Amino acid sequence: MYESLKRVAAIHDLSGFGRCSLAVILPVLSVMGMQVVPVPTAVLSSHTGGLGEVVMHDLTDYLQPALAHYKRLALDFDCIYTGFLASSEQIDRCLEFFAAFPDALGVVDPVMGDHGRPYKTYTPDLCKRMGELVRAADVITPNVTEMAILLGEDYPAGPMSSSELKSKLVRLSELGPRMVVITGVSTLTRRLCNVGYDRDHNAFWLVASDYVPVAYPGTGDIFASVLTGAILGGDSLPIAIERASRFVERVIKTTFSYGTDTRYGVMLERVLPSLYGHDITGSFEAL
Ligand code: PXL
Repeated sequence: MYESLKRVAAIHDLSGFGRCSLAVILPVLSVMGMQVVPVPTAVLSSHTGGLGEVVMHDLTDYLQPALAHYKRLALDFDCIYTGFLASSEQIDRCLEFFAAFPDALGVVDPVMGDHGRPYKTYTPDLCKRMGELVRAADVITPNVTEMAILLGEDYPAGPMSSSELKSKLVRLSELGPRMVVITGVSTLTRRLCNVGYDRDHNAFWLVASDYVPVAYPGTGDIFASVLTGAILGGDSLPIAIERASRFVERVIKTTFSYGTDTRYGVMLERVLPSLYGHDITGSFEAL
């Protein structure tokens, strides 16, 4: 049994307080039956979303020796999954991980910003070089802000039509990845959706979620990690998007019901057990 577990190298930061990045990715993937090898890009006292002055230790110099150690151990990885990076040099380190394990599924969450703005620590050079990582990926999960940065376009001013979304999905896929999922999309008829494109099957998918009038940090990390676990577990792309969307919807609604400080993140601990199930509700549709 042990040998049959999928092994994921998770190249993300570890933020102590605020429930994002490795603090949520580790429990999510573990509950989904994946063996996670955390490869921290930085250690922070909290996320950078409004909790005052954050203490940050950049771990750029850690990444190459860590990879060298895994090579000495002759470890194999089923997936290399990257997220928040602390410097543009870390793009090269991530590319080295992809090159070292060419058969691994390459998942790039091109974490750069949200709500139309880059995160505090994201320099223009780091944003520009994120395109290089996307080129090496099989799967990417940008939010709308990251979609616009990757395509070199303005942040969309309003809802997007199906044909606009299909064009953006295809153009993102042309950068490299064969599966693209854009999160947090507003369409002409729905306030909140996640949309996907599976190039191998030339199929476009949409999963709608109930809109809740709050935003929490870390929900993109939870979405991408559930999606990654689902794909590694054998789900089709639409089923994986549905599984990730339903889980994030449940965790946001649960947290909203308690009225907690949004900066403290979502109450993952209350909802995590529901990831053990394998239910599929079929709430996806063609875009
Ligand atoms: O969830 C994305 C993320 C990851 N890591 C850090 C962050 C954020 C978003 O704010 O600040 C440190």
